[in-house]
Amino acid sequence: MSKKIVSYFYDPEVGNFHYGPGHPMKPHRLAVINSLILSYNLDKKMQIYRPYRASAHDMCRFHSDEYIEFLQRVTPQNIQGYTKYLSHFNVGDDCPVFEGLFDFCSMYTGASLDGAMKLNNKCCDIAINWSGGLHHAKKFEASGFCYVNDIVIAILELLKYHARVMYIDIDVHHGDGVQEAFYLTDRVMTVSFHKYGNNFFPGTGDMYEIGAESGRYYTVNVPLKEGIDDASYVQVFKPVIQYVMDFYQPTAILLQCGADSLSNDRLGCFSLSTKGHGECVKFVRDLNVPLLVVGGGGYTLRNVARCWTYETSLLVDEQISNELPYTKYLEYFAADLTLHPEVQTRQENANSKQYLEAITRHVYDNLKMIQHSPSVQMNDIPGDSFPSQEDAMVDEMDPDIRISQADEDRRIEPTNEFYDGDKDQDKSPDDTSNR
Ligand code: EL8
Ligand code: ZN
Repeated sequence: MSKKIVSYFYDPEVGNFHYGPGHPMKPHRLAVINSLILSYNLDKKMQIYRPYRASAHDMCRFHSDEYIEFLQRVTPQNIQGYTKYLSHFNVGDDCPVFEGLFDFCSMYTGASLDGAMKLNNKCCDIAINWSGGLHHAKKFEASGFCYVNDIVIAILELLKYHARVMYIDIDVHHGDGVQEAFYLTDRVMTVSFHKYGNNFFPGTGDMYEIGAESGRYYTVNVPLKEGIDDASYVQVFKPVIQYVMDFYQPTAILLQCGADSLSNDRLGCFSLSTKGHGECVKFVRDLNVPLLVVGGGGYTLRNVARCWTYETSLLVDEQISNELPYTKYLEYFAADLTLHPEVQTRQENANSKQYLEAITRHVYDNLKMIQHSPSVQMNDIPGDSFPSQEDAMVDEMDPDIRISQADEDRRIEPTNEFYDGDKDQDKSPDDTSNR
């Protein structure tokens, strides 16, 4: 199999935002991941882009005008004037107002949108945006550390050229915002693997949530119990994804790689290793379908960096050493300077083989129901002429926004233009980032 063309989107400012003291979500992790990717020289195997920054208009392709206008206006300095709006838009502890909030949303959303456009224009086979994947954000409100749902906006862009898009979510939390956005349509098949039960956030994602109206049977949920290990996770992931490929035949895939499903995550409860998490990414890579890969949760920073760096190496199909190379953030990995740490917390795997087989069977039985559904054309739609279609997803599809020359203008020179090529010099623009 020939190596795929991979585009990588990273804004050197995206790691400088801060949710606030004590908050588990740390955008600084993105600077650490990028530094590790550079230290492994994986940038030499990818097309590197400083990404497009999404406008309010782009965000309103999914979100309400009022919500986006609120995100544009509210700041830590004027928040007192917005008290009634804060609860209305669910902004507060989980989703705080912090310095540069809208710019942060513009960066991570623009990078996912840019990746979708590059895939649509066949500039690459795989697009990576580790700053994206904020899957809880709803049309009218923030949720679970997520403000703008970059995934929904990117999928809407993919739908301009693709008849059927599959969304896969391996975050430990249910991808509720994406599921909700496409619950009533057969144009997007959402597939989420997550912890479910005992009031685990967000509380949705039961196996009986299968979609509705035209979207009935086009939502797949795989509710899991705590402590799932690599073998059990792969035992359910591969058959379910293969079934969806066989029955739905998506022409594009968006994969959310939330790393809070790793063992020892600050908020998670699974026991996956970086290798097990990566096995899922490798499986999706080998489906040979245009692929947009985004980040998501992940709160033990050193392990998120290890996981997404390793998965970047899988996507460019390059073997990298288990011995971490020098990076200015090496002390984050102290004591264990390896890429693949041993899984310590051997939390009891509460997922029996029988339970996982029953879930897989249930998914299969539901997917069998769509093979008779004529509504989603199974023959591919020719490229550019694919009409945007009014449907339950959003009130209206946006007029086509194509950025061509600007795209090229934004393409930065090889990495040494960014970094002076000398890893020891702290020239990188992100050295001002907060930890
Ligand atoms: C925790 C919700 C889960 O801690 C969000 O759990 C999951 C997002 C995700 C937790 C916390 C939670 N929120 N989705 O990965 O894929 C239930 N919130 C929290 C917020 C602020 C904070 C500490 C915890 O810092 C503080 F404000 F306390 F300083
Ligand atoms: Zn999560």
